[in-house]
Amino acid sequence: MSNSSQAQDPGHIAHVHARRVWDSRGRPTVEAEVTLARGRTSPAVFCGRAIVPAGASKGRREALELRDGGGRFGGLDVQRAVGHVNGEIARALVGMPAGDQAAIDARLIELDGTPNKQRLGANATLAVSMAAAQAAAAAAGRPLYEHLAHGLGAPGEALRLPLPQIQIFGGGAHAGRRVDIQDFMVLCPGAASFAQALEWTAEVYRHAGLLMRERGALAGVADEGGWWPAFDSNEQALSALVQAIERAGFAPGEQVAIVLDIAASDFGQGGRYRLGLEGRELTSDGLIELLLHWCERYPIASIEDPLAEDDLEAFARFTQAVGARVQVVGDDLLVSDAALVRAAADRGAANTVLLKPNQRGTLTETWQCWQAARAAGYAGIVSARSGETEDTTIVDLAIGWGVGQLKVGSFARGERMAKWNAALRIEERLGAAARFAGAAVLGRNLPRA
Ligand code: 2PG
Ligand code: MG
Repeated sequence: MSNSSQAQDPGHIAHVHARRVWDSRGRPTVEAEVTLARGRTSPAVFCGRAIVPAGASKGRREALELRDGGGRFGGLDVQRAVGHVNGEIARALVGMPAGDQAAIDARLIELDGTPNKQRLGANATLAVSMAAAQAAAAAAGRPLYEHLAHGLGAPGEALRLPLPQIQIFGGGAHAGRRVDIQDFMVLCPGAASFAQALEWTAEVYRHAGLLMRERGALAGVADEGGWWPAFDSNEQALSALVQAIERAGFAPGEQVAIVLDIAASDFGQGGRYRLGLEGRELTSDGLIELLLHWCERYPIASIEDPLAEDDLEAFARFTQAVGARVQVVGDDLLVSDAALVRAAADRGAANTVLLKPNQRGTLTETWQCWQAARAAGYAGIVSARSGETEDTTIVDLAIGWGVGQLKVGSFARGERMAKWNAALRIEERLGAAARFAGAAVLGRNLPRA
């Protein structure tokens, strides 16, 4: 991720500042600003700003998000993380050359000195890491996605708009556990462009809402903007989703397919899975059997975290069973960690990595995970968190790094739409040069030689 090849010197870091702002759940989070200066007398000044998101269904091995504890805001205040940016981090970074993201991130990692950012907080380090990238792009006079693509030394390679995964029903930890499965999403393998994928999804989302109103089951939206799922079983949500796709006028599977995030770590551990909505407990093999049954009955293109983060062997068994035709995604299992991706690939678990920068705490580590994933033959999805803001940095990562897929929640609420709309602007800006790879970017197990 070094940008050292760029022609113009981006200058040095002149100022680093953080403040507490608020996320989409009304909880405190960290915003950082990094200011660069170029030239000694009357220097040109460039500023980058970024806000970190927060998860609700987190993997155990994620980098630590530093919260203050105590009674204020349910213990979720971030004054300590903000203080670390304004104190130690600012002192360490001011004066550093601004163009070398890898060096800036290495300094943050070294300063924290723990394996999971538990001293300074991954929310402190990531806010600064992303703001530094934004500032360097501003100094280079380029949008961030272009700056990142340029830094990777692939000039001339056409940039690809990501295949979006968009939530229609929200469940699990994002909807009071009203259903056990966390995300019922769609993707549009039949769409010809990113813009068209959004148009199709808008219709599916609208029809899903109408369907629920008809059934007297419309109860607002969940944390990521998906309809709040008033269903009697998990499978009912699947059949309602197929119905919504059909009512919107699309062919299920070919034009619009289903994506699930089971988020199984949230209702299972030690090989036992408790489906609260259905009042039953399954073993790992029982859950695999249920999911395979759903894969046969419904047009499912992708499944995330089908088993829990502590159930690697079962994860591998599931991948072996469907990985040639269904994308199997590791989120809690892999927590955007390069070493965990390598270990999972060795066992044949998952064929796709979910990339969430705040699971690691710097852009460079997230980028390294994506490189490890590519080397293992995995596909990738850049993902938002359930607690989000107007920050759209991840859209630039998905496009600039050429990751191929993007997941930011539903087709409602400003913090989600800010990201879809940012990608639309990029598609328009790229014009004829914009590529949209569609279903070709989905992860698949290659036949073993
Ligand atoms: C996930 C994310 C986004 P959270 O599990 O993939 O849906 O949820 O940010 O709560 O971990
Ligand atoms: Mg997930």
